[in-house]
Amino acid sequence: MSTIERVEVLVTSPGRNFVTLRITTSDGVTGLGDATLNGRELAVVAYLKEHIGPLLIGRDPQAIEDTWQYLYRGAYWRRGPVTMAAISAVDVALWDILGKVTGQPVYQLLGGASRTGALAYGHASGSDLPALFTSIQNHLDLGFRAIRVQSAIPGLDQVYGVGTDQQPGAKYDYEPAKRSAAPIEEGWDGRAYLRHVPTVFAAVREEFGPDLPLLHDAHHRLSPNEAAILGRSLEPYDLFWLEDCTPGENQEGLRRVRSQTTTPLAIGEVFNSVYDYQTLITEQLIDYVRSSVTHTGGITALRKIMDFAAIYQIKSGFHGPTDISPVGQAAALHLDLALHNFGIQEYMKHSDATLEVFQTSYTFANGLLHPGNNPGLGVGYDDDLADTFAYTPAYLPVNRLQLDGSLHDW
Ligand code: KDG
Ligand code: MG
Repeated sequence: MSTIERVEVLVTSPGRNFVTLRITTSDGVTGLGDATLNGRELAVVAYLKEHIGPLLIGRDPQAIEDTWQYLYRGAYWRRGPVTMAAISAVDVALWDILGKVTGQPVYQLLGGASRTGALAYGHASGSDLPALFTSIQNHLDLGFRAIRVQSAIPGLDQVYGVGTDQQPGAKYDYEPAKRSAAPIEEGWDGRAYLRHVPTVFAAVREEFGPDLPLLHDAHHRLSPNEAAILGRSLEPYDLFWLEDCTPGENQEGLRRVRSQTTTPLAIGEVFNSVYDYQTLITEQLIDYVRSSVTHTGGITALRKIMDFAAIYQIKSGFHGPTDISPVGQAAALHLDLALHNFGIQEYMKHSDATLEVFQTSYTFANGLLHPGNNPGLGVGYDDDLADTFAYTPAYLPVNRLQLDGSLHDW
């Protein structure tokens, strides 16, 4: 029987930091898993190196479910982003190995394709309406058929989720984690935001018409009541979804939002377990599951969350910004293709340097992503090139300084 012979934790920084797990079997087959936890990367590195790697040696690489349960239950300390990012990386690497051993792309092992491609949404943003329109038009020109819209807020210097203004034809490039020794503290004003956002969507609908699916991310900054106000005020603009309108760890808070608005709700990019969704799914308080394969326990666990969600007609909308590495993105795409209750997939193209380190087989055409048909995940890793990009700490900012000088408590 083939066994797990080698476990390596690879850190690289081609424009941003990534942590990758590589598992090699006694037959010389390798599998990759994404272990990147934005801003807390080295905690997962230590967890994998010190606590998981040694446990994997000698195990059956095809016993994916059993290994998942062994690592989850065996830790005693269940859940949490560091533990679950580490388990996710192992799980995805083992699916990659299984695909290579059987000569199948992972989506075939998950039951085969339910669609020809995964509808993707891109990120558009602007410091004012003309800049936002340029960014939206650039995405349409690239073939996107659904677009997330974020805008600067008058009176606030910097707003999380809003990139530098794009020139016509230029790539959208936004990285919220800043290279620094500590997180930057940014300003926030809920009332200014609630006043401004509906005017932005009114203008975008006026310019681009009623058909284009539009999304918006509130980035967990509102109280349940503020979120209810926003959901209602956006109803005339027919959003595809409103994301992270309020911090999802207060699952009961979503009852207030849901009872007040019909705007579809998406939540879960910071979740790491099915238990984070228990109330949200059983009470049908959301429409889309936003988790990533990378942070929720891998393909094995996210598949189960989606089967649970399917009972309640809740669909997927997996997290896919650039801090999900090409390995994590490929894993999501295999699941997207196979899931019946797929909704949409976030897609922000990685930098050229990242795509030279990670060679991918996935494609984007006519607004749809496809994982490709290579055995396994279809992602390679160039060690020599990766080693030329040294890790530098980078942190996500914290939105907590209010315009009136007090601290935002959300
Ligand atoms: O690491 C944090 C980012 O992934 C997150 O801020 C991006 O909100 C985000 C999104 O929806 O992609
Ligand atoms: Mg988000």
